[in-house]
Amino acid sequence: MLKANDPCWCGSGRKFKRCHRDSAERLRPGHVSPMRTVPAHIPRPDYAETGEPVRRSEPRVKSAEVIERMRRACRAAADVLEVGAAAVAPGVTTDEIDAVVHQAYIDRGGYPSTLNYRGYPKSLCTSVNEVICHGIPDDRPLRDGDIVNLDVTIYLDGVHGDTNATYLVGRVDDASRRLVEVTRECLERGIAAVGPGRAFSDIGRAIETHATAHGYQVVRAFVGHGIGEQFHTDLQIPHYYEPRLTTVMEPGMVFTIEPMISMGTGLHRIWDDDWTAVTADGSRTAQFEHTVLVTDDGVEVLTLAGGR
Ligand code: EYL
Ligand code: CO
Ligand code: CO
Repeated sequence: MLKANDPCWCGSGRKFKRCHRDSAERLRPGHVSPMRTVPAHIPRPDYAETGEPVRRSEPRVKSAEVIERMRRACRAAADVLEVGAAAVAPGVTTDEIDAVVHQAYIDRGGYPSTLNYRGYPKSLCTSVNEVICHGIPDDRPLRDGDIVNLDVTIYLDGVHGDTNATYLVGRVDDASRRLVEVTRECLERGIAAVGPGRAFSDIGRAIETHATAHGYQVVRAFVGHGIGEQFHTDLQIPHYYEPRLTTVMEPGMVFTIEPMISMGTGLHRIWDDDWTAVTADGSRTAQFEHTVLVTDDGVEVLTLAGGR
């Protein structure tokens, strides 16, 4: 854990507590290229034209047939994420990664779920350093020492699969590497808390306990979500302990766990683009996400890559 008086991870030589008040170090909005198009033969979610999802009632417990389609969509999402990960390198812009990933969805017959979702302009989210989530791919080249999260969601066979991971760009300082490692462990602990009959609050409790033990904070504003024929259903899964959340997990439920963990504050700000969420103090954050299914005896992680 990085303490207030330790030297900052950014190499400036300033103390951590001062450095993150220095706006010169912070990421700034770049240029966003025009929306990419999806071939007409690819089936689209309802919001693809209008930008506004239609709220439908959707059972929390999925049928066997829907679960089978979700297995395919989620495996495809994991495969697409691997394609994006292979493109991460110093000097590569996040828009170049968007182009590669956009084609990877299409190659699998899928639609990029974020594209025009509530007007979002790109096919994945790329969240660099202090960007918590929903970073928009732009013309900024990744720099040696950055950390970047790629968040991929595919709409395939009428259902969505949602997964993300944080990657190291070149040589990354020890404090940031540790943040990324502990955040991955937070997701693993959250998944280990999933099972029939357990309370949804067990997930956030497991995550928050691990994060705070390492001196980190859980970002409060963004939560895991139910998923299926809709990208987001009404089910919300906080990544911190919420004792009032007494809802119990049942076999057949499908949802995401996607903890965002900050080296500094767990509070956020939104840029004027209305999407990009950054930590209020400029400290780095990491995130990992899986879509999971509650089974009769535990949990199945759906967003695992197919191999090869
Ligand atoms: C929509 C709603 C403020 C989410 C994801 C929620 C965003 C900002 C209000 C991706 C894109 C979640 O689940 C997601 N990633 O794993 N937009 C999202 N919103 C939203
Ligand atoms: Co996601
Ligand atoms: Co999600």
